[in-house]
Amino acid sequence: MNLPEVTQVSFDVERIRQDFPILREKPYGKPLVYLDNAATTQKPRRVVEAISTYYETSHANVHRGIHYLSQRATDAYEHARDIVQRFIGATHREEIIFTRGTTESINLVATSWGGARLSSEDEILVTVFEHHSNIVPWQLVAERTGARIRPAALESDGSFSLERVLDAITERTRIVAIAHVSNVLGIVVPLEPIIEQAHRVGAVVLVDGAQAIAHCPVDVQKLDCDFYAFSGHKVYGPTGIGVLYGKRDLLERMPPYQGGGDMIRRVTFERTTYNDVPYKFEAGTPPIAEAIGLGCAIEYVQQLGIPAVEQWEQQLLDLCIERLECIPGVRLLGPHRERTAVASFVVEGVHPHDIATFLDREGIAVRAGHHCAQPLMDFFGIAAASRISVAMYNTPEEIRRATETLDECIRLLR
Ligand code: C6P
Repeated sequence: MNLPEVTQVSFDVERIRQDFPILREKPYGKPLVYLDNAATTQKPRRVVEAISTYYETSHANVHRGIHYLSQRATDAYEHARDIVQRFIGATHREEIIFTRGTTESINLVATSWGGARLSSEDEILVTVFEHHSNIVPWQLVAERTGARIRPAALESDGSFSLERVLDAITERTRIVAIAHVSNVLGIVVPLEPIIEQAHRVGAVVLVDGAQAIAHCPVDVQKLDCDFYAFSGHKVYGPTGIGVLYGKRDLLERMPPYQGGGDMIRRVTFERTTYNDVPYKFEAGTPPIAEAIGLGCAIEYVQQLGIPAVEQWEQQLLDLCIERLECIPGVRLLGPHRERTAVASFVVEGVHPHDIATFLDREGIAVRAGHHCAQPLMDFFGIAAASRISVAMYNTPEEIRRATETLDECIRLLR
């Protein structure tokens, strides 16, 4: 079988790869090919160093002490907020709330905004391709408030239908909670018309940016979304840190999500008053080192430039899809073109876990399973799929190795 060949494209990927020590690992004695980047990305050395330097030179609790180290830690933590603000184009630094990740960011909005605003008359609009993190928090608040969750469908071939989403936005819609990029299909959702339509009926929009943040430019002012959530670990930063962007006036009107230190102004047994945003939503000691690591990761990405990264990854993905299309038995999920960073597929007669295990023995990391998107698996009538997901440090040669090994695996197992 003739698989399309690797073509040379210009991006100094070899230099970038030098920044990621883990890429030199050799699982089972084979060179690592890490193609599970949608699950989590690897970390450049400077992020790891920023975290250890912080612990070695500046660690103390933030916002609490007047001593030297506390001031230093606070400055570094707040500087990370400024970096995030600039990265996503937020108007005010107070609009950036540090959370544990996308999941916590969405839970915060569902609990705080949803708990206060939703009633049995209201609808929460999602899509069938949402990650469980953008479904279950809404189910929890729907149970408490009586609101109804309405999932917008895809076209029968798995391609995105703007019309179906726009049609599903009605006078009853209070919130549209939608992924910017699907973690299974790689669909890039055209957010602007959806946000415009939602605002027309008085609804707000939460964008789950978990799979977009490392791959396409994000400008929350231009989008005019009300909330934008993402995780640090998917954009070359540490685990345990995420971001919730929210428009300031909305955040100011929302009740706190969790109670504890730092989120209060004055506590008495009779009545407690709360701190200003963003601190109202950052109860307890925050993930200080992680925020610093995230700031460093974002600066790293900014130096390379998201448009250059996007272009490189697009070439890798196009090559990957072209080669998958040539392997007998492979069925790609969703559209073959106009997608970003991920390619999910099924192979008739071969279980995705067997594929992932076969590839793993060759040092190639891909993900197999339901990808935390069981309603989407139901839509396709499957239980699981295999997924290749790329990042800026991947190479055409790695795509070649992965697809050739897949071809061999299918020929052996089918
Ligand atoms: N998707 C994947 O392999 P957390 O776990 O909070 O960092 O991110 C959750 C999340 C939310 N939305 C989308 C679209 C996502 O893709 C994810 C994480 C990983 O696809 C792990 S299941």
